[in-house]
Amino acid sequence: MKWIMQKTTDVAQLASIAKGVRRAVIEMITEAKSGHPGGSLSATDLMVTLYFDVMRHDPANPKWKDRDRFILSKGHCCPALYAVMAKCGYCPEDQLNSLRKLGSIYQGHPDVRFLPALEASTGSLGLGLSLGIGMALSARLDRSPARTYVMLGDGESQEGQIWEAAMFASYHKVDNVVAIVDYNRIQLDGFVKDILDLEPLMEKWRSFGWHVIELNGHDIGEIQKAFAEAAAMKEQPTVLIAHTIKGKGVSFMENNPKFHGMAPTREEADRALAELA
Ligand SMILES: Cc1ncc(C[n+]2csc(CCOP(=O)(O)OP(=O)(O)O)c2C)c(N)n1
Ligand SMILES: [Mg+2]
Repeated sequence: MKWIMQKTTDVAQLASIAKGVRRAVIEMITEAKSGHPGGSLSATDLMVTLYFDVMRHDPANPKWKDRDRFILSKGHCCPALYAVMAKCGYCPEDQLNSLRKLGSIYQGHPDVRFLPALEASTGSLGLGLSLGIGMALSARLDRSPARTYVMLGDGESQEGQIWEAAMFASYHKVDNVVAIVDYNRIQLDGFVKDILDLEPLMEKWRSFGWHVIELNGHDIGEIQKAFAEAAAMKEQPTVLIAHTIKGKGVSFMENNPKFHGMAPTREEADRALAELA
């Protein structure tokens, strides 16, 4: 029988689910010998809170018309999304370690052809916000209560299309879309501030007409509050600027650009799992 998730607002329970997701991320990437641990770990608490508390969705009915949508625009961080979706009951948890294998449903970037419960195929950075706004507009036309959540990277936010989408959403008063910037301050091979700084980031989003909420992206209570505030906003889209730590939860990965796109060795993975025990 398929296990169907229990949603919860309990912070300790959500934190415990997040720890399980982090463990799965380490196992999957170690087994695959490739993948992106840093940004998967920075986004985990946000994704767990969305799927297990905030979003209206039903793993037994993945195509429910009025479901809330989630798009992982920074698609390379899919190990965390796969683990969250598996823990919800969308897809098998015991196959997570087939990540990046030929024919696996868990491709190196999210692919709806392999995993139809995904909302979108992503990985080419810069596109997800446009997709999400399209979905939100479509829900509005259908008079559906569905809301759309889009997770962006900070490095990804250097893409011009993000800002075209941002301009469009506020002009059209798309208040059923929420963007989340995983502001871990590191992109592919270095610190954002040394490559193409985003600051002042809050002011930029504000000047594009968005309601801006700054928060600690690892504080589940703060995450819950921010999404509740976003849901109450009318006629204006909301962006969460979530301050996070790339590699969060594993001491030697934290704030370390090396673990953007590198798998841990088996020994490193064992150390990581001991820290996440
Ligand atoms: C259009 C496009 N250009 C380049 C890449 C290669 N790439 C993959 S991840 C990445 C860095 C992304 O940094 P960030 O958005 O900060 O992600 P995070 O720190 O959350 O992992 C790049 C450049 C890509 N996937 N798509
Ligand atoms: Mg980043």
